[in-house]
Amino acid sequence: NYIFQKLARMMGTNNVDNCARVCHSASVSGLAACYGSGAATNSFDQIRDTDLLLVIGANPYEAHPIVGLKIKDAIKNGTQLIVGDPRKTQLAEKADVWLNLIPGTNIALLNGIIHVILKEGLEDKEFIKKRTEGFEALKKGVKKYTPEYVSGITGVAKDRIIEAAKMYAKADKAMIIYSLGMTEHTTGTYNVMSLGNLATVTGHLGRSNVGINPTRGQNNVQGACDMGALPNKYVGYQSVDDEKSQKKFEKAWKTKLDNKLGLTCTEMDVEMNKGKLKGYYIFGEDPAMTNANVNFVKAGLKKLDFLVVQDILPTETTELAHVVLPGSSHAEKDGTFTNGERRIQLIRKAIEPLCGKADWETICMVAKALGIKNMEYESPSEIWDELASVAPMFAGVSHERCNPNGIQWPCPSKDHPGTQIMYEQKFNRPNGKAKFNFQEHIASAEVPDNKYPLILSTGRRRQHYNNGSMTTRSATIMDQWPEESLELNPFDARMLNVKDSEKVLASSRRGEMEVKVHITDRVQPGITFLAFHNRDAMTNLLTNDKLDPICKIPEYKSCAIKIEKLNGHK
Ligand SMILES: Nc1nc2c(c(=O)[nH]1)N[C@H]1C(S)=C(S)[C@@H](COP(=O)(O)OP(=O)(O)OC[C@H]3O[C@@H](n4cnc5c(=O)[nH]c(N)nc54)[C@H](O)[C@@H]3O)O[C@H]1N2
Ligand SMILES: Nc1nc2c(c(=O)[nH]1)N[C@H]1C(S)=C(S)[C@@H](COP(=O)(O)OP(=O)(O)OC[C@H]3O[C@@H](n4cnc5c(=O)[nH]c(N)nc54)[C@H](O)[C@@H]3O)O[C@H]1N2
Ligand SMILES: [Mo]
Repeated sequence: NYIFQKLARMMGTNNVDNCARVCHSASVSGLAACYGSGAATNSFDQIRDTDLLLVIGANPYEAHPIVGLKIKDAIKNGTQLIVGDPRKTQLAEKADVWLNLIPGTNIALLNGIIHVILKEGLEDKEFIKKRTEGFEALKKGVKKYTPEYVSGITGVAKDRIIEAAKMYAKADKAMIIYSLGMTEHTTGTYNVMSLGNLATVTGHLGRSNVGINPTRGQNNVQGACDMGALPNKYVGYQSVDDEKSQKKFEKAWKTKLDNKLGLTCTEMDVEMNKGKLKGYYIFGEDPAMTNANVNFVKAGLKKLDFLVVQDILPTETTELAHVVLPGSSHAEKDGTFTNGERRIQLIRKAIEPLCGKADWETICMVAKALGIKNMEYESPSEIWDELASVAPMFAGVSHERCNPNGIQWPCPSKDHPGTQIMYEQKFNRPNGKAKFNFQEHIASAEVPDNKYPLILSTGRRRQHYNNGSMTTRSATIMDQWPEESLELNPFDARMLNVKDSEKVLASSRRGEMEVKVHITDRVQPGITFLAFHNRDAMTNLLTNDKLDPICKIPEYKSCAIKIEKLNGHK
């Protein structure tokens, strides 16, 4: 990731991004606005001993099973559980309070919870006074978000809102775990800010067993951001439009650098379609399958003068490539993965790269062929040492020190033990204080109407992984989850006169697909759910590519669809 973004910058462009854009970019922007840094505040091991867990917009039993096991232990220990999710996940079934909100109504729900906390006088007055700013605006803002008003917007019964508010505020140690149900909305950044308001107003920060913790996506998506595979940041979150950083990297890399912010990958989809973006080097991503509104994405990819894709397996995107470079999998290379609790862990290859080269060697060969100097390395450890020398938060980290347990950044010097808990003394904002960022409720970009009366939400299955390139090639996994089907509530099924396993036509304003129906009360009336792992059910034909204006994440978690019977009964 470090040398891939370096390659882009040495070519003179900041148009480089990673899959966090479509995943937790709203966490980076939202948490940074609250606390000055965009990462998880605490460690996963602290889950077991917390008094209360608020899991909102996350399905850890399926998507983060190791975190899920710690949650299971906590529940056994007597930890109280609040789950905020439109879907009755396995975890929601275990909850003391299930906040069964309509997708896209997170801000209203969180404002409602804060309203109750303030009304009951359960806020942490001392913490607010000493360590925060902007409280008055929050107090004024949440005034109108009474439980009755919020219940009307979210569909959650007002008693549940009141109970959840009291439980969370009264717990001594309360920890928030959240994920894409918060971020993958046009209001993603505001959702995360609103969740930040809740943690801050109750002072559940800067200690053990508290905090606000996004469960990050891929094993190393935290690392991809940390390494500066972002259009606005160099390694270690140093801004490309900051003159001091620019000078520093110009000196380190012996080149001239552009200080103009680059395009996000979701903006690249638009620029390709306009014919303005002409060349694209895609490394381990499958946007023709995983970006929102893939009809649009594919049209853009087809307009490119040159598309090169480096992957370990054939995908929807490699099908459109002019050149496919062979990738090397996690088992075939050395390096580091950084997980959602900021822990940098060493990985070592089990076998030599089947294609003869590790991913980093291939990238360096491309750089050399382009005539770029200073991109020759002997080993991943040498690459690490270069980036640690230019990023203060990694200055004390080396491959050696990551063995065997990893180190949690920030780790500014060789004798620093790494950071388990963020913000114990002060926040990372210029004045050291946390900031309240009140936001009003804003509806999803597309809400149901007469033509498209159902909400579609999308997400994951335990058995499969993202684009399915790896998991759909495993006979054992395919045996367990052979095909995707659309979850539909029994009430809607009756209205539409469809039976379980019947194939229907599902369509949105952007595309259509034939898919089997799975009738289940895991989804509530009016809301449907699809995962996006199987190529024979291309969920992202339907999803909405409308973006959050701040972090540019698309609204995968809520769009409007209709369902029609096939067999001539359209
Ligand atoms: N098995 C498996 N594990 C994975 C992955 C995989 O593909 N398969 N992918 C990895 C990646 S890249 C990521 S980013 C993570 C994602 O991990 P998660 O974010 O935990 O997984 P999702 O299923 O996308 O969505 C989480 C939940 O959000 C809920 N939700 C939808 N809309 C809303 C809303 O408006 N509000 C609230 N509060 N909740 C809502 C959904 O019902 C769902 O239960 O998983 C990682 N782990
Ligand atoms: N509808 C809907 N769509 C979504 C989401 C959703 O919730 N709903 N979630 C979004 C999220 S959070 C994410 S992160 C994206 C993920 O979307 P992608 O990043 O596009 O999908 P992945 O399957 O994670 O990985 C992409 C490719 O990397 C390849 N690969 C794996 N390991 C290696 C390696 O070591 N080297 C190389 N060179 N290639 C490798 C795989 O074969 C795969 O083809 O999907 C997004 N799309
Ligand atoms: Mo993700």
